[in-house]
Amino acid sequence: KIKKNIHFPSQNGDAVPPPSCMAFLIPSPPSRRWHERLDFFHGRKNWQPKHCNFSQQFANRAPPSNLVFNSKVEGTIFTTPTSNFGSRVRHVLLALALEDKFIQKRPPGFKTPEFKVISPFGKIPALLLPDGLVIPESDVICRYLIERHWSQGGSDLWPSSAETAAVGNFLIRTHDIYMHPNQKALYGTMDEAERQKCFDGIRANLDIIEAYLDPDSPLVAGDSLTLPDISLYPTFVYYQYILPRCWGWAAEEVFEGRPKLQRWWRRVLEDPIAQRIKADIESGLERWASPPDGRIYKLMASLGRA
Ligand SMILES: N[C@@H](CCC(=O)N[C@@H](CS)C(=O)NCC(=O)O)C(=O)O
Repeated sequence: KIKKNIHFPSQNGDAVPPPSCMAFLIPSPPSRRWHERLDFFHGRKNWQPKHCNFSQQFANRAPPSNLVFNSKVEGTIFTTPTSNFGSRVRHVLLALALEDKFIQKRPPGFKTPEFKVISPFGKIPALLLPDGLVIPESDVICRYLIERHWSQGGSDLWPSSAETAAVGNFLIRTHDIYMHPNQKALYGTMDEAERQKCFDGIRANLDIIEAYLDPDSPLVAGDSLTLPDISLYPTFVYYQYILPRCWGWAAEEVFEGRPKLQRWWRRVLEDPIAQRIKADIESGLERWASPPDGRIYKLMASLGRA
């Protein structure tokens, strides 16, 4: 049966027709808009609406009620306060005084079918815009927010010279592509040899970051935090909290022999937004470290180190 009169809300809250009535009949390919992706998932064998909290709303083709936008809201960000990737997006929102314009929601489970309707890789953060466009990936979301609000403070978050921007981009890529895969050693289950290999990987990447920091300036570019600083430091909050507590690193080992990195870290922590983000991440990590169910606590207990 084709239902003809189901409508999506537009940015200003008015109803707009669904994109195509054919979408009800033929599974569409993956789309960048969540409601079109919905059609695709409905056509899949492994789509199991009964396991999906949103299923009733999806079946009715109405967006979940908590995702209906009004003119005051610019989008919904799926994230958690503990996520290091989500934290860079929160930092940008706070720096641009946009926090009230974005709904921040926890994902309904990672990599679940219902969340994959929203986020292509089932990862957070993901930004859902009122017209249904999904912007995944923290770096992409931050750049979108900066560009969208360029003349309302966005330009202050961007390095001012082409060279400092290139260095900053390289640092973000070093973190996201090469360093992040080693992060699992902080709280994941693996054998000791693999864990030490990840730690060696982290050390090697710390040296590369040290090499690329400016000898004449504590921050990556200029006197205030820009996107590269904002992007890197939540992971250092993880390192500083977890490595000494759980894995026997000295309190300042991350910075040992890396004076530029140490100066960078101290300077970043003078920033009030950075302080707030650090407190949020650490309260999440504290839960992870708490008995009986915290993920770090359970791991340490299984290794006889709790
Ligand atoms: N490249 C992604 C990485 C995001 C990422 O790894 N997010 C973590 C949380 S911090 C996640 O969603 N993990 C769940 C999973 O991979 O299942 C980005 O920059 O957004």
